[in-house]
Amino acid sequence: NGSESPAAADNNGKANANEEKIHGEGSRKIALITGITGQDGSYLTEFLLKKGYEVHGLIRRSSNFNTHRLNHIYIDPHNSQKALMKLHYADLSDASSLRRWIDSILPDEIYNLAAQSHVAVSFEIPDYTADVVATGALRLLEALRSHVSATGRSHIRYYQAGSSEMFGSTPPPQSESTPFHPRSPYAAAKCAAHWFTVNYREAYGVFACNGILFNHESPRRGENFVTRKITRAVGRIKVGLQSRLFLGNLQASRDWGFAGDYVEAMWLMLQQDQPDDYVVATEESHTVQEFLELAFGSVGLNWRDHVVIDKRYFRPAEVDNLKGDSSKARRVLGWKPRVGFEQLVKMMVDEDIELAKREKVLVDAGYMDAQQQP
Ligand code: NDP
Ligand code: GDR
Repeated sequence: NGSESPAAADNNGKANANEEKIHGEGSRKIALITGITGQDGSYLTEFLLKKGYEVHGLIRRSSNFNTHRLNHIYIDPHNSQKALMKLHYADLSDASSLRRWIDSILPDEIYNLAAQSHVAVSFEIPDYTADVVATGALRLLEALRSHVSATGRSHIRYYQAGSSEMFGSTPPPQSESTPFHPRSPYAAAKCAAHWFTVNYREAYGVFACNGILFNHESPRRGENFVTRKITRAVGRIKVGLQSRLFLGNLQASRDWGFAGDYVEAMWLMLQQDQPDDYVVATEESHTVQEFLELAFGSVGLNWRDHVVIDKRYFRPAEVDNLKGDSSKARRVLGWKPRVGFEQLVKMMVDEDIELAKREKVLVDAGYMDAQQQP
């Protein structure tokens, strides 16, 4: 990508100005994705491009490039007319940027995936988390509502990235009718975003859907979520770059699916005749310890030789047991997960072994320090 971020930055370092022509021609559907640089944003972008969409993503300014999950998709618009993914600077804490980009991109579908998405971190930065996750969703809905009222473009469809964390301490199985009992600032903020979405649907007739997605993982998962933290450690321990792995509560149980499967459910929700809310889950739950056993065991290691329990990774309030009932999504959307738990763990371990081997080459050549675990 040369010396510039793949973000649609021009030579002056500014995001594409509104007056520039930012649309492709023809009848392509246009999607706008917040959180496009995250795990789900990258899979959803691939999915929508394959469906023939033009995809616009909002990215936030960072002192480091934050587009590594998109680099393989990115086509520099300076070199090609075929660039169907376009990136623009905005922030969920900046209402004016959201309205401006909706006005100029003229999307048919909006996917709100942006969030401070780490549950444990939300206890450290609760105010910021609520601002981005809850008020951010409200800002985006309000930008959409005022855009519709100014332009009459009432066909726009909106997806809100809701979370199984909203169920918190309510026992499984959790479905659309299960009461929320959030256990973190993140989860409480997601509940607010959920109800903002319902409210804009009821009050203004916005085609707005809440996806209540249970945990979904992949080789692109952020490295400080427990699954990826484990598979990164397995890779690095296997090649000799690390010996110990510090973790918190191993008894928590999660319904873990594959992110690539879950983005399809997001899209399906927006293709229905009526807007609605859906739980998306594998309907299987496993403890962190089971994940450990499988991940270490798959490369002939015993997790007990490496894992050290560290109190700092325990949360002030924990969510003990999540297991979804996704029968509505299966019945109405025709959705079902393709990748099972064991396949998911294997996919993540295999990719992280390869990554660790590449790191090892650099470390051995003196080009890289054997990093601390994330
Ligand atoms: P990630 O943490 O991987 O991605 C979050 C995205 O939000 C990143 O693109 C991040 O940008 C962006 N972002 C963060 N803060 C802001 C901000 N202030 N303004 C604009 N963008 C911002 O999350 P996932 O991809 O895993 O999840 C996607 C969504 O789904 C999130 O809302 C998450 O809470 C929710 N969710 C996720 C589940 C999961 O298991 N993965 C389950 C249920 C819900 P940057 O790259 O610069 O950090
Ligand atoms: P979660 O995911 O909180 O479910 O939120 P995470 O992987 O962070 O934690 C899962 C469980 O593992 C336990 N755990 C640890 N977690 C982390 N991160 N690091 C550790 O060292 C560790 N040790 C044990 C946790 O206590 C927890 O019980 C994810 C995010 O993607 C949210 O954005 C999303 O909404 C939910 O999934 C559904």
